[in-house]
Amino acid sequence: MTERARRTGNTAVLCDGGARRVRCIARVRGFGFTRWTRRGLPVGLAKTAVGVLANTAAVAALGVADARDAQAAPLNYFLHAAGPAARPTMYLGWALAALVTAVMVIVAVLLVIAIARRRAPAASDRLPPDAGGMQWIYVGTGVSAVALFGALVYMLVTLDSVAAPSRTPALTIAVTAYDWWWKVDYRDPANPARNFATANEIHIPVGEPVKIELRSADVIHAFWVPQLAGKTETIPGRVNEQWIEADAPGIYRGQCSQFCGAQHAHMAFEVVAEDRAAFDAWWSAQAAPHPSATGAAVRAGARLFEARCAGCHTVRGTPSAGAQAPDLTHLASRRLIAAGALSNTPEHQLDWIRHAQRIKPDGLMPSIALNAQEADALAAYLATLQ
Ligand code: HEC
Ligand SMILES: [Cu+2]
Repeated sequence: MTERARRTGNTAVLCDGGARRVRCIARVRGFGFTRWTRRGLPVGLAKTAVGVLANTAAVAALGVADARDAQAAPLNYFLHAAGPAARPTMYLGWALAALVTAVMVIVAVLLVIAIARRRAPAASDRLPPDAGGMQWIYVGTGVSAVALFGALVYMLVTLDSVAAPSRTPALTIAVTAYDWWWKVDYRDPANPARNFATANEIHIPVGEPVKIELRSADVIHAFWVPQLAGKTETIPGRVNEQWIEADAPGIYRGQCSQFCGAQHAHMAFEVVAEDRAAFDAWWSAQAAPHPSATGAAVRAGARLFEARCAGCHTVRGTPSAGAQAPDLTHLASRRLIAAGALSNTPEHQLDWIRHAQRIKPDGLMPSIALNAQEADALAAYLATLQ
């Protein structure tokens, strides 16, 4: 056994060992290391750990209390899943959270034990004897490898289980993402007269898998209804597919989840799940064109619309046939406007038309100046878009 010590300034490097194995440690003098370990380090660490744990627990408890209500936290996919495409991933999330929590607790406990059972500081520059402990390394590596492999298998099984619905979807809806709203096309292959387009509100029948075809009109967006399924990108020039299914009637909020520009955060939509009869009635109502305008104010509003809005917007059954903006034929039937930015009231409609650039700066709808008379006429016309 040989032992060498090398000092440079405040640092001492000590090595010992024979021909086959050399051990070295470094000590820094003046750093207060020895004194520090005696009391300060364990007490300080314990205080920090208690503080961090207490804060984390408080924040988590508040978050959970807040998010327990699915309506209050519509994007919370960790606590809420409303269909078979979402539930397996929710359980996977719980399992992975449990795994990482267990790892954190085990590491913290081992650290506390190590601090409590620390060795007495070396009396001299001589290295203390090697006390073994390699079996801890073997056990730790083995347990981690098994746990990680188990997590991998569970992830692959989950991916497979949500890849396709248990039965072929009877209904396909084509969704196209635009800066910064969603076009929704319903097609009836048996009867094209029943085809129609709407915006930002997708209706589906409850308890049936529905296929969603995803396109983009401009940049990459991502379609995400957290409580119904995972995210799928919409990519220019490609058609991606996803399926969703809702177990219970309700309104499920969706959100673009791929940063796509200034109004990315205001690119929301809603999925309305309702029973078959209500869904069929909604489809028939949506497919109907706009009835011809009656009454002087409404006719004035219709003329204004054709002059100032029809370049972008469509109202089926009228000459207005713009293709770059939401179809407004049944505007009043929707719960929200401007991709979830405002609730759909007559006041909000006018506010939006006059101040679109204030409500969604850099959005592709201009703010349109209207005098009081024009506003009244337009409001009367918009009220007919039932
Ligand atoms: C230059 C094209 C353009 C013109 C002109 C235009 N709009 Fe728009 N409009 C849009 C776009 C794009 C959106 C979607 C904006 C968004 O949500 O980011 C929109 C959204 C809307 C919405 C919300 C629809 C929904 O369901 O979310 C209403 C209502 C609307 N416009 C009414 C009008 C009216 C009324 C006029 C004429 C006075 C008009 N627009 C003129 C492009 C236009
Ligand atoms: Cu987007």
